[in-house]
Amino acid sequence: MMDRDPIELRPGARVWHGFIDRKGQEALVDDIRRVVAAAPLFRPVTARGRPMSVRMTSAGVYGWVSDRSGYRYETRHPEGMAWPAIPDRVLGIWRAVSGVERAPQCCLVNFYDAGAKMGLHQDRDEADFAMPVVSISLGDDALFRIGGTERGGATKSVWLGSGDVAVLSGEARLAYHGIDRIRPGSSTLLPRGGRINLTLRVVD
Ligand code: MD6
Ligand code: FE
Repeated sequence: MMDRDPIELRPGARVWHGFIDRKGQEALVDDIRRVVAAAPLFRPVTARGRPMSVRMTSAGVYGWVSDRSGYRYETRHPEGMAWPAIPDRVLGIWRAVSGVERAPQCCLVNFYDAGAKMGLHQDRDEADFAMPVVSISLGDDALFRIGGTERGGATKSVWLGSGDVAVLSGEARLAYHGIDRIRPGSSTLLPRGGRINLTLRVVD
């Protein structure tokens, strides 16, 4: 499954390029189609009322939502259903790279179309920052930018391709990071193009 050692972008921030082979990526897309069939993608609105450019849904005990009341974890989709279970194949990737015994409680599914991006942010809505965040990239390449734990510091960028896995842990767990842009048409994995990112977290 894994064909190389990870690249360390900064202490605690690791990327395994090519972690998941094409067959594995296709199987993950099928898993995500089932998640989206049970819990449809929605476009979150920021607390200030601005629609985000990514569409989202979640699997797991908790899903991440954002609306005019702010962002938070919820046990139900905005339409009222419980979130579907995190697919076993996704849990297997967590076990392979997370280095922790606990299972993830949230698998956030982000869908990026050609113009979508994600501003620099910290993942800090979870109770225990000793638990890493694991991210899986599928489909078009994305320019991932990571800085330090303060806003405005130096950043590094790396392209995340389909099948790449990234982990933020230790001193990078609260590092600012985001997606500047995707490279439309760079992958044939998704028939209509775009990018799926899965981020896995222990929440409580
Ligand atoms: C993305 N990723 O790749 C956005 N968060 O689309 C994240 O926000 C992220 O890649 C925490 C850890 C790794 C990540
Ligand atoms: Fe994040």
